[in-house]
Amino acid sequence: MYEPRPEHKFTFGLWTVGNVGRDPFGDAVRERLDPVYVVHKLAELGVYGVNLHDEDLIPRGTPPAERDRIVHRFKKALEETGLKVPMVTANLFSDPAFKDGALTSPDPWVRAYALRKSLETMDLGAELGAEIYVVWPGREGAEVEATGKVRKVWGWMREALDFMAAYAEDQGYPYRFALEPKPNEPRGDIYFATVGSFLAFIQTLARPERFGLNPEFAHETMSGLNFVHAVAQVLEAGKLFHIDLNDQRMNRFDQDLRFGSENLKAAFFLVDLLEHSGYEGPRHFDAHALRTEDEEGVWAFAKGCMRTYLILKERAQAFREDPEVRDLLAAYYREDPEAVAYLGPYSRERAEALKRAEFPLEAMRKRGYDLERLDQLVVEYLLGVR
Ligand code: GCO
Ligand code: MN
Ligand code: MN
Ligand code: MN
Repeated sequence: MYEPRPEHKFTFGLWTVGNVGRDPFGDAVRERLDPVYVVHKLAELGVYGVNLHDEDLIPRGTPPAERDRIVHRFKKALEETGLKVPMVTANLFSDPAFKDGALTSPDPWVRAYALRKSLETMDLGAELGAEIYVVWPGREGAEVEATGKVRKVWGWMREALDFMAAYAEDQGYPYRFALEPKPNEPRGDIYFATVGSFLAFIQTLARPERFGLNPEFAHETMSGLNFVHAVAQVLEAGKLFHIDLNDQRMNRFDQDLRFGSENLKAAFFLVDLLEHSGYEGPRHFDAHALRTEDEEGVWAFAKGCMRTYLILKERAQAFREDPEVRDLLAAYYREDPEAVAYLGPYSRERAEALKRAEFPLEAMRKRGYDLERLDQLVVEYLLGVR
């Protein structure tokens, strides 16, 4: 029980389990792991796939012949293990050239360089069989407002994303683009700050059907928003193309904690939502082991993410099947046909009937919704006493 298997669709990034534990104050605490070794380790753990930035696999400045050799060796590891590469993404944040933005840099050389890097990453991903392309605009932000760049970035970003989608079409690549919002870090303020921001922006693109979201637990939590609500809205819009799972305390630096390690209740309702949503894409853990850990700690971290997800899945299922929960929910959604008749699509008759309606105001105001009992049951499922 709680054993991860490929059909659970768990994925990790090369940059997550391969994270060397650098932070703004401290040097690396772990060695870089060979991507081929990571593939074999992840396969042993029952993982479905491994995702990557271009530079996680091919260090910047690698000559073409060496690049091909690296890709060949990596593909061989994928074949040997059956691991997939569902998603790729361009690193548009590490190169010092991107210090004032990549696709929204004020310097057209930088914008063109970022665009070229994106196309090359799409080529690489196509070689590896990836069908999801993530765009994380980590450097597309500002600390200084005086430039007025805020008036231009939307146009630059639209042009770049339209270009990328047209390139995918032209090359016959199957990519669906998953846009990943974040409020800040590494920039003081990132322009595409929240799920709602990207959802609205997609509708202004030339091929909106190619674009969706890659929401991240930590990012909405940093914004003080409710991640479960954000994901529900993305699902309702048919735009959940990918998801980054991790954990985070509000009002802190980007922590990338092990899934479920901090906000257990939100993780419970997230798993409950995802597992009943029809979402069949990867469950990607965009997190990393604490800086205190050696390599053994890294694999314990990876196992922990998946095990917690599977435990929460079982707990949520049991909660939904509990007769007491069912009774409480049936009462919560009890529908009086007399009231329901007043609702629905507009008609003149309905509007007139609504104006004549007599409301049971006393009862409406006195009703108790029994949510204390319902929520206590959640807590008891989480504590494992039910
Ligand atoms: C972060 C982001 C990144 C992106 C990754 C894929 O906070 O650093 O979440 O990890 O998800 O670059 O685009
Ligand atoms: Mn993140
Ligand atoms: Mn991060
Ligand atoms: Mn992420």
